[in-house]
Amino acid sequence: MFAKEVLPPDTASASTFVHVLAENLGHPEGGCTFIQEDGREHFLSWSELSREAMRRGRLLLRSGLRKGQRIALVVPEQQEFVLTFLGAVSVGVIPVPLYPPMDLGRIEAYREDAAAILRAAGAHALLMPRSLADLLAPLLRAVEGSRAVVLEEFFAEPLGEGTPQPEAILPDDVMFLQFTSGSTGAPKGVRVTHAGVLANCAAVISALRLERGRDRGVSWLPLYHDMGLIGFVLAPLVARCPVSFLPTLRFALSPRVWLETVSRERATVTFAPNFGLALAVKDTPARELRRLDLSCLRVVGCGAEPNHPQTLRSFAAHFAAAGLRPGTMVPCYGMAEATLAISFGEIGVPLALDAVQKEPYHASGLARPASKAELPEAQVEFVPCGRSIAGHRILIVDDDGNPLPERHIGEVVFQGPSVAAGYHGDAEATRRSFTPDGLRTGDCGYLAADILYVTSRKKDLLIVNGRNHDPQTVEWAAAEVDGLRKGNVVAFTRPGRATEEVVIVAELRRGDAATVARQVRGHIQTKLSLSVADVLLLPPGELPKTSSGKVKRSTTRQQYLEGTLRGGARSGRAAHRPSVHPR
Ligand code: 1ZZ
Repeated sequence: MFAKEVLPPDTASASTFVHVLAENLGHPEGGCTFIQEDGREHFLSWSELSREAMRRGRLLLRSGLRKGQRIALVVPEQQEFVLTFLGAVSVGVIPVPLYPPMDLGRIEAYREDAAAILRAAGAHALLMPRSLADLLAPLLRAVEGSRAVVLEEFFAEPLGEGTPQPEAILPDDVMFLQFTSGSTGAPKGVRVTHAGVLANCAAVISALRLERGRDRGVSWLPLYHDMGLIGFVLAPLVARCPVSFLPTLRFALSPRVWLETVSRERATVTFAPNFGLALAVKDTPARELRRLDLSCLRVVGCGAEPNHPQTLRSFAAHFAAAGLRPGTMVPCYGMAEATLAISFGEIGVPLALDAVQKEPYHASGLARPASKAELPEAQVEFVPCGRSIAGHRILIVDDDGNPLPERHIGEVVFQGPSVAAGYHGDAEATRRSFTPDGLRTGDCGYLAADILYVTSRKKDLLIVNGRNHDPQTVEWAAAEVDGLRKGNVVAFTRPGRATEEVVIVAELRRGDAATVARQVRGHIQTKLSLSVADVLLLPPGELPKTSSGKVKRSTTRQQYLEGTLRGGARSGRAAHRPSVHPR
């Protein structure tokens, strides 16, 4: 089998993650370092980590939970998260990672979102630290049959006699549910299997050429998201490559701590979405660069949201002064439905952006290479997302699912053993995305010399600072402002330097346009903690709609970027570079 060829020999025989944990039990010589909020470090060897995870798994069984039942985890502290997540996995109980509440001002909205996920998952329990128990307990009232479990009390118990034996776990069993926002407002739980995780971990290890004894990771990525969880917890456990975990909050408060940690720990591999790269540049003034030595890095992976050419260039140029070597920036592309990674750029090769002619790109979906003579305004540049991971295949298809030739833009389809087993409890959505011909990603792009370029999204999804938001939630929140009406509001994103920026276009029914636009920005900030870059209010009847009266998001966006919407008042900045990286 493909996975066995590239996995380290002792984990290569694993057919489920339970085998990986069992194998790690015998390895006290390396492990993971969990950096605390106050900077102190706590080291857990591979064997300590696996032993404690298995103990926790048995305690879950003793409490009456059984293989196949789901437990939601709201656990901000990384070490606790990892041990509890792996504990559930070790006995076949299915963990469902949830993002923790970040803003007390919108705890009600958080409870609603979390309750929707718990209901969709059919969660039997919600596990959380004592510090969140009072805050989260009320959301369980909205979820029938789910109980609260406080980590500190539950896992403090000794195992004792009479703990039931775990049932056998098979490669096609679901290992965990990864929730993503759908475009309809309904959360969707991706069924990630043991076999899918092992196939994807093997592919990540092979693409990044991870070597035991040489490589070391540093990550601040949240563990409730696939890139942090699979990329920096599960793949390193398979490869037994040490990782230092930096709390996400520490990065958020002071982004420069990320590369300081890389430099101190002599890390070789680290990853961030585009916005993380931009924040690191902004937060590390030139005079601080002398304190860093980034010559240890082999891979700075960047993915999970569109990579902006200028952000990658400025990161590479800025940190070159701290020893960052050329060819370390490795763009990558993936999604939860593919378990994690779909493609990676090549390590050690400086990035070659693809400049294509703007006119055929817009008019007929063709990515024709631009000639040197072409003016910059007549070109569009795309960042390569690299080649398909080994043992898998990427196709580009038209609207009817027919494969398209090179440099034709269509939907990205992904085939191979990493594709997940559908959405939990949603047969209709599963049928649409997980087709016999492969995974329909909902992303658009083209292939050139087997390299994938992701150009835009077919699915309506807003990705801001690495987090996915469904447009409907934002539109409904906007429509709560007096003067706008539900059904006449459109939310989408436009390219920005650091991350995509949210734009709202709506019809104004009554009131002063400038005031209403300001209120919309304020309301969305308060309600969803999301900053809106531009609100454009149109006279009634001007918003592009289908014949049945539904708003046309992509047409509205296209016209907005081209500047052809018959605009009224706005609050915010107009699009600054509408011609570059159109999405
Ligand atoms: P999610 C050792 N998108 O974001 C570490 N990448 O999943 C290995 N759009 O389901 C780590 N350009 O939340 C390997 N480059 O969102 C990491 O996000 C490999 O629209 C990358 O459909 C994993 C990313 C996982 C992730 C998926 C959606 C996609 C797409 C967008 C992700 C992108 C990108 C443009 C990229």
